Order: sequence, then structure tokens, then C-alpha cells
Amino acid sequence: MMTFQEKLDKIVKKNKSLVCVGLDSDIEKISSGEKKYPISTPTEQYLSLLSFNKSIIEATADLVCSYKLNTAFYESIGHEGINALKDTCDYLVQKYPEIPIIIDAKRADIGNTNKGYVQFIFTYLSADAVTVQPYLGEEAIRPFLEMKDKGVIVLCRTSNSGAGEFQDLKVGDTTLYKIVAKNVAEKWNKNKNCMLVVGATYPQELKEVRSIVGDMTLLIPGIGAQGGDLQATLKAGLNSKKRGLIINSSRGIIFAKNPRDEAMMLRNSINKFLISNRPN
Ligand code: NUP
Repeated sequence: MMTFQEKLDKIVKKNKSLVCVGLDSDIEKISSGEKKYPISTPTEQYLSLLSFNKSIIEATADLVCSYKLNTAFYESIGHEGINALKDTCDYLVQKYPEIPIIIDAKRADIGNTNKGYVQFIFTYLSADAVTVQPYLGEEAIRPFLEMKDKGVIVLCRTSNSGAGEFQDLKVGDTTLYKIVAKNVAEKWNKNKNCMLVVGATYPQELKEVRSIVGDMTLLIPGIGAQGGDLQATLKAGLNSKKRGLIINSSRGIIFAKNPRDEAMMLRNSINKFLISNRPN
């Protein structure tokens, strides 16, 4: 079985891309967009979500290293949304099996309950990775961590303006988010399947995290709609191999006038930076 990291490395190489397109397919936005997808009945909502997603996937599949689906946009409309989430994952698995699927659900509960999340995300949806929050500790997260071939992406320093309320709390001579980074890298990563989320809106914190976790892959949201600085992100976040980042943009790509152009531009600006900053 190929691990998440192996699958990611392969597609990064093939598509020459660190771009993750976020299928945050907000039903209101897809109905008021240029194509005016119909959403007046639950069945229309399902069909519109699925065809919107397929159109984004078809426009970008050769430009990405992964797709990230945030479950909120599917849960929001109930079972038709879950069906659209499932059928989008099935579409990817069948048509683009080489592209990893990240489910952004920020899960975590006591261990026993996590088994249900593991079942939904990895068995039912056949996803390759999931985001989790670290508050309950390693012991609770174990059902995720035991999925050796799947990626477990732990929230570390998030992109939102209030991220620091807890994450920046001083603990001894360090900071809570740095303890998360250290524990994940040193204690949680026995199966080498852990990653961290760090927002592009905080390049200084990203630099700190990179210095703690070595070459670990980081998922970076905050480019595009949230205004994160791409150059600063790359400078602070790339690992020693000039890789190790999954750079997500959701709204900035999927609701752009031309999603393909937007994804291509992001991929190309990243690659331009990589070429001018080759490792020695
Ligand atoms: O710190 C985080 N910030 C963030 O925006 C952690 C996340 N998982 N996200 C998610 O990334 C957010 O929920 C959304 O799905 C995506 C960013 O979307 P956009 O700002 O590119 O539209």
C-alpha cells in the first residue's frame, strides 16, 4: 500500500505542483456565480454541487498535488451534501486515483469515538488524509495515527485572526503551538504519517514550526482569499529539499472567473520561486 506521503511525492513530481485546490463549494456562491447552478430543491443542490466540483476537477487535475474538501460546505445542506461529498470523492478515486484527497474536518474526540470518524473519512469516503485538532492529546488521536498509509494533519498555528488566543499562550519558555509541533514531530509520528496545518497568514510562526519539525509536510491554508503572502510563505516554509508544503487555495481558485488560469498562476509562481531558490 502506498503511503500518503509517497502518493503526494509522486503527484508533486508528475504535475510539478504544490497546489492544493480546496473544493469549498459553497452552495449559495455556486448558485449566484456565472453558471447559476440551480439549488431550489435538495436534488438540485446535490446535482449542482457534484457538477460544480467535477468542472473544477476537470479544469485543474493536471495542475494540483491534492484536493481538499472541507466537510462544512457539504454538511450544511444535510444528506444531499454528504452524497455530493461522497460522489466527488468517488469521482476522484475512479478518474484521478493518483491525486490525494484531503478531508478538512478538524476531527478529534475520545479514542473510541474517533473510530467512527476514521470509518467515515477513510473507509466510506476513501480519502487519503484528514485534518484533526490536537486538544485531546495523542492517546485519543491514536485511531487516526494507526492508519499507517493515511495522512493525519494536525492543527498547529491556524490562519485566522484570533488564532493566537490559545495557540500563542506561553507555556514555560515556549508557546503552545510550538509544543504541538514538537509533540507531533517527536511523539505522534511513529508511523511517519503526521503533518501540521500552519496558516500562510503567519510566516514568522511558519518559520518557527519548520525549525521544529524538520522536513515534515505542512498544509498551508490562507493563500488567496485570506491574503497570505506566497513569497513569505515559501521562504519560511519550504523544507531542506525545497518541498514539504501543500499550498491550499479554495475561494481564490474555485470562484475565480477562470479557475484553471488561477490554479496555473499559483502553481507557476510557486515553481518560479523554487527555480530561483534551488537547493545547493
Ligand atoms: O488555519 C486554517 N485556516 C483555514 O483557512 C485551517 C484550515 N483548515 N483552513 C481551511 O482552509 C478553511 O476552513 C478553508 O477550507 C480553507 C481556506 O479557504 P480559502 O480561504 O482559500 O477560501
